[in-house]
Amino acid sequence: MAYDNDNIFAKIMRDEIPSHRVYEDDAAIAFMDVMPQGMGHTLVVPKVPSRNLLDADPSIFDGVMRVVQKVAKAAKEAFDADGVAIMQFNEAASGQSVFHLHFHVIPRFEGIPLKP
Ligand code: DGP
Repeated sequence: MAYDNDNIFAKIMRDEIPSHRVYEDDAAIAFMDVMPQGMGHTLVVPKVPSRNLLDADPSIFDGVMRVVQKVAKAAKEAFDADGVAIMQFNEAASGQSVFHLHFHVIPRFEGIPLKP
């Protein structure tokens, strides 16, 4: 399916919608999720427009996963978490609601489930 230039994350990257950014480099930006499933829930969004992982050019993966790792380490330390979950959805049937590729970085704590 086609990429929509007016999706929410494209607007955030163009600064048309405010966000709480925690990291940015040439490959991706990272900002806090407005509907967090847990404390410190952060989104990593590659700058190259792709609808999702199925649609993405593999040449972006190295740079983007470096940012995912960087943000995961920082979030684990900042929130003193026991672990970190990385989640990623492709198409509505899998749970994707914003159609610009993104990775959820969610600090996890022993005995505390994610919010539904
Ligand atoms: P997904 O279901 O994987 O497409 O997740 C989309 C996530 O994006 C969801 O956790 C909520 C978050 N989100 C939706 N709109 C906004 C927004 O305007 N700002 C921010 N920071 N996050 C948003």
